[in-house]
Amino acid sequence: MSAHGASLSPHPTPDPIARGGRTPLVRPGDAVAVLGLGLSGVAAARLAKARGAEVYASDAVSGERQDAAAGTLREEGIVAETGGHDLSLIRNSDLVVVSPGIPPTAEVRQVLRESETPCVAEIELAYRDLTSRVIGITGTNGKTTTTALCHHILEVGGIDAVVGGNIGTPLSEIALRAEQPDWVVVELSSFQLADTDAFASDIGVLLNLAPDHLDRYPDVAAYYADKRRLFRNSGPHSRWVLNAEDPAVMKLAQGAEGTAYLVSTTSPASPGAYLDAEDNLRLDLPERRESWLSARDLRILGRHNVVNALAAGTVAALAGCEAPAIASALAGFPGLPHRLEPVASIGGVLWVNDSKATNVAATLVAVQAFERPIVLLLGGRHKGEPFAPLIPWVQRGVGVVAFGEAAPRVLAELGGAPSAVTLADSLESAVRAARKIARPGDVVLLSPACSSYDMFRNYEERGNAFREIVQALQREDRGA
Ligand code: UMA
Repeated sequence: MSAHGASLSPHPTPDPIARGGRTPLVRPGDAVAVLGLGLSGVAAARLAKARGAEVYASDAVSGERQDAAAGTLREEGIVAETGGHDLSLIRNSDLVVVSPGIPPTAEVRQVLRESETPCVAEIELAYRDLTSRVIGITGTNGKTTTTALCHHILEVGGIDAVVGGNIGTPLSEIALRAEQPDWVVVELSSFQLADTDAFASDIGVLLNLAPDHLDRYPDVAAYYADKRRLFRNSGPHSRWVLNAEDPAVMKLAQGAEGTAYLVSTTSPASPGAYLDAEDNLRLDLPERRESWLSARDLRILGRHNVVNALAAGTVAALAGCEAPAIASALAGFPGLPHRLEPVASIGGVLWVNDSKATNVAATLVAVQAFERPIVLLLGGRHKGEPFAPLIPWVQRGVGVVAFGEAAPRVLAELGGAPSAVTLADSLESAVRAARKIARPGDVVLLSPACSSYDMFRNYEERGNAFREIVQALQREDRGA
């Protein structure tokens, strides 16, 4: 990979090499099996049907959501069933499209591994159909914020772009639109990258790497191997925006073809973007040097969000956005719910919802974002990682309230310091315990380092519940 940026132009033209390999996967009359009837599966089934395939869509589970999805697809002329997969139909298909949530250990996957039937991710199906240029954003943490921020800057800059992928809108839904945008900004999870084939990003971003999803992967190496698929179809025109502060990122990108643009908050990065000695976010490309804004003017909290802002700004500049648009979009971006989201201030205590932090690395980033004393709400369903990296924070005085299935494990791993961990049997009692511990000037931070599935449908539901409980406390406090 070159780091010279020599071929860069401020208004790049579409690159025929990175966009090669986009032959549609589905031919009229093909038998296509779609696995999973979540958002991805429903969109993939519709796309395959629209391209003339005979589609069989199925879900292992028969629940309210899956049954409703199957019913809707049947009304659209698609064969759909729930409560199991017809393995013989699937094996005899021309193509199988898998939803990202189906783990490698699922029975249907094992059957597929033993058959010759090609099997791809939903994003691969969509990619082969799309004509838009692709900005692919991955990393363990911060990818949704960076994807949304990147899209926001492009919009402010007048560039035709939409967001999709892990952020919520399946790429197949975008491929189905009558008019496709010039750019798609795609949040890529390792689950999606796992089953890609020709998928290639014109501009790819790798933000950071840390252990995650160890309930799905046998080890960290297997998880990183899926992340590495971001670089799989790199070519001389590929452009990569990389977090220079993360050695694992730089290591994973080794050997990728194309040009690297580095981002850093600790030292000048060129070509790329960095935080200068005066705390300004700066771009340094061969043809273009500019200062965007002071880090103090960002509304999103924490050093990690400066990295995210530098990465999103660099991508936007590479896609042709001018400096004033980048600066004003960065200053105006309010952040996303459930990611270091301030929800209330009660008696001088700030309450922050970071429910999206479902791994230890994300929680570490969150505790580093505050200079004031912290009471940390930790717990949920454990995903396999040790809590040990949090020990130095507990020793420095971070109070922990542990809740959910993981509470005994949190106590066992972090409870060494006297009275460092308080146990709570629900989120509500955790909030009440935190209220007793917190002093004016403190922050109470829900940054659980675990998934929410022991008590909630997803992290959003957990974050919304936290917000409601805290805002009820605030009302009580005002009424008192
Ligand atoms: N299933 C089977 N057979 C099996 C196992 C599962 O049919 O053997 C079924 C399940 O019952 C379920 C479906 O397959 O109904 C799996 O669906 P899914 O989990 O892939 O759900 P989607 O609604 O398609 O959502 C997916 C992403 N989900 C996951 O990767 C787990 C969404 O990311 C994404 O927004 C959406 O596609 C659109 O692209 C969510 C997520 O949690 C936000 N992502 C993880 C994360 O961010 O950590 C990776």
